[in-house]
Amino acid sequence: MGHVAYVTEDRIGIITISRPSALNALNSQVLNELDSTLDQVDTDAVRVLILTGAGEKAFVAGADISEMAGFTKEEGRAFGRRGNRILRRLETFPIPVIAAVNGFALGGGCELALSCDIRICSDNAVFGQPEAGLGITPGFGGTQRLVQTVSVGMAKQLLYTARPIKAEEAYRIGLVNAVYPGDELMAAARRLAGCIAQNAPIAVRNCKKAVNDGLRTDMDKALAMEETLFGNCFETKDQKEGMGAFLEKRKERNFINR
Ligand code: CO8
Repeated sequence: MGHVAYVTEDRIGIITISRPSALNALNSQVLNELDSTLDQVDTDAVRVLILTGAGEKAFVAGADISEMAGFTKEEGRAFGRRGNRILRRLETFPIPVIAAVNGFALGGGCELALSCDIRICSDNAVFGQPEAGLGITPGFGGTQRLVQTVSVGMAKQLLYTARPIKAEEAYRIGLVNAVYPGDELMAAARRLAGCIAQNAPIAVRNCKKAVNDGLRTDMDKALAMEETLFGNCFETKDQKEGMGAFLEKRKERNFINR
């Protein structure tokens, strides 16, 4: 492993993409390492992931332009396929993923953040889909996830103009949930992760699944799916613990993911 670091802190896993020579741009090696890092995550023990970039300048400055420059159509499709598979894996990962965007999140970097459940950023963050200016479309899900995150008109504006936006505008349009001074971002991400980690993991995972799967189906099917996921929480030890704690007026809850 050269460009992706993974550490755990109690029930929180932190993945850091580190390729300083190219502002953490995603080449094939980084994508492969991200994929194998996800294999390492023990989803019994870890309840939330934080994804960030190393350094103070970039989250991820895009897919690697030097690697892509000479692609044939077939190589372009294959690279898109690989990126999409890994970002989709992140999007559907059983536990929530928080993107702590600490600088440039352009092209594939913005798409990587979009595949996470929640985005927060530093005040020097810059978002954008510069692909149209490079003669390509976004290839890691940007045309699909951006329209699910901000308005269709705003997504199209970002895609067609290829112009970057700063943190405050990203916040205004709902691309990120909060903006922090750079040196406070990771502490904020840990607080948010800690808040999620203290809840019943089965319930949090079922919320993620219900939201994600519901987005892609009609309301009747989505509600039927929610009923199943809701029902599946009952008879679990954590449902007994959560409701028991409320009824006993007990503040502490000991959720065990069972
Ligand atoms: N790919 C490769 N190298 C990069 C990238 C990148 N995306 N971004 C930065 N670098 C490299 C630079 O080439 C430079 O290397 P060197 O020092 O060897 O010249 C180093 O990182 C530092 O960058 P700069 O000197 O340019 O730093 P600045 O502070 O001047 O500028 C910017 C920072 C504005 C972020 C600038 O680097 C930039 O514009 N980078 C490119 C951003 C971009 O266009 N990203 C989108 C790429 S396309 C994409 O992501 C498509 C995704 C879908 C792919 C689907 C596949 C089919």
